[in-house]
Amino acid sequence: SIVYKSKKAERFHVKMGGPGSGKGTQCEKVVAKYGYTHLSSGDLLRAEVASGSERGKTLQAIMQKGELVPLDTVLDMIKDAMIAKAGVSKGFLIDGYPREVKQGEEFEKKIGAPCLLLYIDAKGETMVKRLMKRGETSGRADDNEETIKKRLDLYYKATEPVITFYTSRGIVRKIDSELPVDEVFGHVAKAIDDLK
Ligand code: B4P
Repeated sequence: SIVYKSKKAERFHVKMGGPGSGKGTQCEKVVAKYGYTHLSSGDLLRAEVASGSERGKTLQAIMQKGELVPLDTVLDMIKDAMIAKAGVSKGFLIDGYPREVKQGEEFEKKIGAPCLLLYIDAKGETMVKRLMKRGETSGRADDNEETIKKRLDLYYKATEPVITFYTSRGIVRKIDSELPVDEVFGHVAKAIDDLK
């Protein structure tokens, strides 16, 4: 497909971290500085929900419970979004995917291997505090105490093993996200610059 053939599109950066760790926040800053194409699995799913489609209704119910949506759904969305940008992208920043080892394996089969995994790391209590604060204004159906707890449990169970999986490849850079946003970004930028 177009994605595999485009030289530029072969550069994939993956951004991972727990809910509320600051991954979406850092992605915005990476895009502003490096011009990469930012694809957030959560944003793509929320756009489908906002469209009011039948599929969106099913997704909304899953996300409201803090569970993971089916693998094929989210991978197809990412792939379609990549194909749409393949000709013009300087590189892709994939945010919030893979959420489980199987997602990582399928991404590599269907799309390609990432060159850097930025692991945005914050303590559980910090993540809860940030999401509760965001919940005051975000209007997000999953930013409430009960769902946040479920999202965090799932993160430790399903997503942390992904970090172990990629650590063995030597592409993981762990970033301390307890610091203020701009300081966190300083470390993120260094990890990206070290790649060049
Ligand atoms: P996501 O959209 O990925 O949501 P998230 O984990 O909450 O992270 P987000 O990027 O939005 O927030 P951030 O930490 O930057 O996922 C939502 C749901 O979609 C999932 O539960 C799941 O159901 C579904 N889903 C998504 N991807 C999927 C996949 N691959 N497979 C299956 N299902 C999937 O920021 C949080 C808050 O912290 C913000 O208010 C921010 O201002 C604040 N903050 C950030 N950095 C800070 C700092 N350094 N200091 C102080 N505050 C900070």
